Amino acid sequence: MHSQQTSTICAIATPSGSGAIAVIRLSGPNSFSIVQKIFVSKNKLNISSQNAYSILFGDIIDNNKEIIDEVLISLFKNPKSYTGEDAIEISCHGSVYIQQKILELLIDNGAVLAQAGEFTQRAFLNGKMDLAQAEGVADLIASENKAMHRISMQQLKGGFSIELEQLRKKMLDFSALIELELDFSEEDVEFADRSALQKVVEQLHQTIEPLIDSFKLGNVIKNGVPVTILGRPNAGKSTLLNALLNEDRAIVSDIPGTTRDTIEEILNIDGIPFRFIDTAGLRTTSDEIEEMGVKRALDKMNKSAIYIYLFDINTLSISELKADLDQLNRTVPRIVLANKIDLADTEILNNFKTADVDFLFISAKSHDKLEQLKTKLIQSLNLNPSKNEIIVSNIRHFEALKKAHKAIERVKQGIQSGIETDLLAMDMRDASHFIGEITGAISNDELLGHIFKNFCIGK
Ligand SMILES: Nc1nc2c(ncn2[C@@H]2O[C@H](COP(=O)(O)OP(=O)(O)OP(=O)(O)O)[C@@H](O)[C@H]2O)c(=O)[nH]1
Ligand SMILES: [Mg+2]
Repeated sequence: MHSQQTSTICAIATPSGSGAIAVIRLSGPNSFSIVQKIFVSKNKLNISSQNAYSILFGDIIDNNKEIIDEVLISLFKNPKSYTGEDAIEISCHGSVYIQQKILELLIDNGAVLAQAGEFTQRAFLNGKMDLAQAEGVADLIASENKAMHRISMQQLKGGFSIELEQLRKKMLDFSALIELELDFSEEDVEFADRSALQKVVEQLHQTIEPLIDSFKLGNVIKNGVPVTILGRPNAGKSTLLNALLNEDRAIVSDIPGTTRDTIEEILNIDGIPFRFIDTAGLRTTSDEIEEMGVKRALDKMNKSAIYIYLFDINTLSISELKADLDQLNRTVPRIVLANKIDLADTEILNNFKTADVDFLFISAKSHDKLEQLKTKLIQSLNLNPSKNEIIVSNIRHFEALKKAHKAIERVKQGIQSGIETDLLAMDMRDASHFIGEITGAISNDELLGHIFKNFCIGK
């Protein structure tokens, strides 16, 4: 895949507003000649005769030879640049006026303003990176926590797409042989070694399956791990939310039924964003609004990654606790917390210590044992940050992986049951197609437009 871009694009690459320094970048065949018209180097050097990777110091001047700014320009010669084209980065003083003025001068001299993501799109079209890597760039820029940073950095470095592309090529080789068999169908020959094909298919299967499984985690890391806090009225749910956030976010009172709607807040724990959801206390009530709140709470429980069941150790018996737990969702992982231990006497504490329920003793009000709770939350995620496993966080990749997986399943079964060669060929084409969609080996303008429109201008 190669693109011949004729236009030279430019954009301010640093955030809008004034700062110490701003960077304006250009990419395209006329980058050097355009900048030459508005830049005078200290030693009167001609830009085009400079080596790649040089940095020059000089002035940007306007049409009237008035000096706009003293700048540094970094030169990149194709193909050794981010985009694979001739490119220049101008580092100027970060005044809004200077940035705008330089941009105007570049446009007056033949450059055009870049679209969102156009630099990266050119990098993709020039083969500097595959599509999944390009998407990793956008995710990296947007990453706000350690976990998302790790996922996007892995994607940027090629992550799973390099391996997928290699397997896809192997699959294509087999496809060619199978298609050949179709041409010779009357002679009943087998060019494609079925057991070797089966190995490739198995390899693909083993690569794709964990990637699909990883999306559940990747998605929650991107959007925050939803953790619903449930319990009877007055258990201390809102107090716990406030304690975790270290601010008075939710109203706390000793009137049961204080919280009616759900309240959601994000908190970073060990670099992972958790979305805590405080809910209305669980009880049967004649109050219509409160009843709606209870319904919402149960709804949130079913949709959360983990839920916390909090109870007041001083008012609930062990048997009541067990009965409550029996009624709650048992497929979503949960953490049970015995709250208000600051009020509990030793008899109560000892009694609960013998209960065969796994829970933590805490005091939300006095912030006691919150650290243990945080550790437990991280453990419940089953994410070992030191493990170098690859996590898919992009829904587009997830969808394509699922489709590829289905097609591969069909190929696998097809080989086993010895289905007609033309059907096998079709399933193999499908599988390579969907894998190709992830890496960008198969792409179209609509898909590219959709992906790159979410980028920043200047990237
Ligand atoms: N002593 C003590 N009091 C607590 C603790 N946690 C909560 N409380 C008190 O218990 C009462 C109820 O707390 P909330 O946080 O409003 O309880 P809730 O579970 O959100 O209640 P609803 O919103 O009505 O369902 C308040 O008076 C809190 O101050 C604790 O650990 N120790
Ligand atoms: Mg509350």
